Amino acid sequence: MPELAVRTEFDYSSEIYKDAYSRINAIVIEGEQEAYSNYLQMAELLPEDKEDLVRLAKMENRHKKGFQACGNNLKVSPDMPYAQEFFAGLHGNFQQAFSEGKVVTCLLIQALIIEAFAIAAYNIYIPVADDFARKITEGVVKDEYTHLNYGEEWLKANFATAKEELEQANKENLPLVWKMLNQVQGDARVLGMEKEALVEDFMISYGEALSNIGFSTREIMRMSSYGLAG
Ligand code: Y39
Ligand code: FE
Ligand code: FE
Ligand code: FE
Repeated sequence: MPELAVRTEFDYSSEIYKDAYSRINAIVIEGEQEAYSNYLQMAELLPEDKEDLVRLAKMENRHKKGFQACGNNLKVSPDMPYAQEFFAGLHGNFQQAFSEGKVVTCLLIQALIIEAFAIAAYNIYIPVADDFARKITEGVVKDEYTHLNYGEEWLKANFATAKEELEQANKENLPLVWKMLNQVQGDARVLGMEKEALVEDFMISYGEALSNIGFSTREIMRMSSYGLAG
């Protein structure tokens, strides 16, 4: 576990804080926007779960509005082109999988990887956030556990047929997450979020999800460190 947070004071109105926030806030807004559209697309692939998936999509849209309010509150304008570029790899892979009807890959990318990334980022952000953003983020992170749980339950119920595709999709997508974490670590640190804490929290959520789905400890170790070194 990370050491108990020594609550550092942040000057939320300093230029250095606002500059870093313009990128991290954009990443979160773009992520929520893409999550919204990813759940709507998954609803097309899984008509039997359509109602549930549309409900999850709507939650993502609310998250997006919440985080836009956080940026406004700090008088920061989010750098959306930067954020679109940040998500381009995962976005492209999701769209490719969707076009091929590969629902297992879509679920792995959005409902496991991106949700575990969101849970890590929001958990680590909450103790260092301004009061306004903290309240918003506390509400959001509860929803993200619901989303992760949806992916877990579906993949657990279909584990036998999904296993191979999950391993392949993990191989293709987890390295992108480590790259994204490296790319964002400087800005994250300005906000008081350490990369080591983000990696740790991600590993916990993702590893627990893989375990609940049916992977063995050995498989989880192999899968969750894939691409971590390079
Ligand atoms: O399911 C969701 O709501 C996920 C879209 C949101 C992704 C958030 C991604 C956060 C990464 C931020 C990295 C900051 C350190
Ligand atoms: Fe969300
Ligand atoms: Fe989400
Ligand atoms: Fe989510």
